[in-house]
Amino acid sequence: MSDKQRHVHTAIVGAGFSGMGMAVGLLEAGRSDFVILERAASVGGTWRDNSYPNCRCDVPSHLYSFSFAPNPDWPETYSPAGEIHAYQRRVAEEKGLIPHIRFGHEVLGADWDDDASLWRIETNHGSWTADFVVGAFGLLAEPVTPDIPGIDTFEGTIMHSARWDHDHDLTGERVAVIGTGASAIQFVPGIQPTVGHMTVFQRTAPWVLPHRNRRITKIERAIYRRFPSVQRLVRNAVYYSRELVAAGMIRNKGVTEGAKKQGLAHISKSITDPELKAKVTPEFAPFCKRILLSDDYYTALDSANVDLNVDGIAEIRANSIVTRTGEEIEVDSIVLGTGFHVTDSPMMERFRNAEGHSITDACDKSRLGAYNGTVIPTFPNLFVIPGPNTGIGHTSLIVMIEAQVGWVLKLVEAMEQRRLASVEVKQAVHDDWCDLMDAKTEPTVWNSGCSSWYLDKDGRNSTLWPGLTTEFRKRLRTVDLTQFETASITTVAAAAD
Ligand code: N01
Repeated sequence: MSDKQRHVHTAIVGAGFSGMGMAVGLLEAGRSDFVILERAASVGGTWRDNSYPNCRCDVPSHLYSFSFAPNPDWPETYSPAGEIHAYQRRVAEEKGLIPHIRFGHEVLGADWDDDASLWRIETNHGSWTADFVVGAFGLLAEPVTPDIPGIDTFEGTIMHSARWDHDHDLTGERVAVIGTGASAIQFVPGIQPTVGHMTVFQRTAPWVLPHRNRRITKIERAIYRRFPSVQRLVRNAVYYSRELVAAGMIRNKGVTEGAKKQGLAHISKSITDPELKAKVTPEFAPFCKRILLSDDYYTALDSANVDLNVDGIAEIRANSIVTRTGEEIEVDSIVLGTGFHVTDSPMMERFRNAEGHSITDACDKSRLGAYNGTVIPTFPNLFVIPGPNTGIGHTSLIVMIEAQVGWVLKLVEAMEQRRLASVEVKQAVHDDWCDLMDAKTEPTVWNSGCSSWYLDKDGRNSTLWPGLTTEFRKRLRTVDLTQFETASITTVAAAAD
């Protein structure tokens, strides 16, 4: 495709798992008139960006991969980030996605033109128009820099876990780590042996359970290569066992008690210092925040060169961090494990409807949500994958992504059969959907009183799908055009004349 031809049927924003999944879906449906606008120089999204030491997926690889692209050669049951990124690059090559991708193209803004019934997209390399846009910009793409007084005055190296500075050697340094979430519990043991001293600043003690990772033997791999159905069986076994665990989370009983016992035993076994044991013991129900898996986090904390500080940070100075108790701790580098802008992604500011309102503005007026996790009122022909309430705490996000891709393809096909130029989900449908999300979240463990990135500024769960993924997939098997305001091709053409 020549870049002079700047109109496409579909523009996909982002080449992570969602953008790639959508692109493969389009190609398999015989639709090649699309472009993927990717701001970075490679596919991969979060698995490209998170290259910190020890980064590894906490969902088994047989499930954390596309259903249409099984990989019999996963070396471990839970893959390191580098393996997942290599898999993504291979799939992009093998499925013919590369010619469709414009690397280094950052979407700066996208405006819906109601008269022409298309999206006008501005990138740092010029403009595009598209009949449809798929916002595949990711839930965990925009790192949070915490708003700590003085953080801008720090004179040493400061880096976020998702923007690891591999040119900076932490060996022998005094390092501060801020945050104890899924990323920190991986990179803390990754850097502990080499740093001089590390102070880990913990605001909330997380639940950490043993990791069940193991190497996949050569024989297993040979079997998967020779008999793909065996690998499919393993994938299904992992999938359904995780659905069972989710059933417990949804009812907020059973699994949380079991996890609590395991978590407390893990602390007991891994840590000798009673004061440290008390500091790391969580005070909320397991699974309320994402459960974390690690065999070496607690032992790293218990090492002679590590302190766990729970006093809270008052300010950051040129070469130190001052706690709320007034203690000043000198450090050479700070590593932020402070998470991502999930419910307040800056990308939501960049998509504007016909009235010029961003997704953030529109959601502020009603509630942050998307019907079927994908479509938002007043934003015609825009599909967000993964969208609000499609995040997942117990299984593979790729399951949700594939369900959304399938639904979008069915919707576009239904539009073509009815000769529709645009579809826009009705406000009442959106409101009912948000009511459903609230009602389904109410009895779950995610609503049991902790603060987490699943909750938005209004305290609502607008991130997680509060149910079984089997239910989500079933809902997205069919398309009901009565849920949408529609404009026909002839009406749009007449308006344009
Ligand atoms: O981020 P987080 P993450 N002062 O938001 C603390 C996925 N992931 O990058 O709990 C002090 O979970 C904050 O404290 P608190 C996975 O879905 C997956 O670790 O809010 N502390 C918390 O401890 C995961 O859930 C994998 O009190 C501050 C931490 O920073 C998601 O990414 C690996 C602070 C943020 O934790 C995000 O994980 C890695 C402040 N001002 C990530 N602000 C795997 O598959 C925040 N914190 C294994």
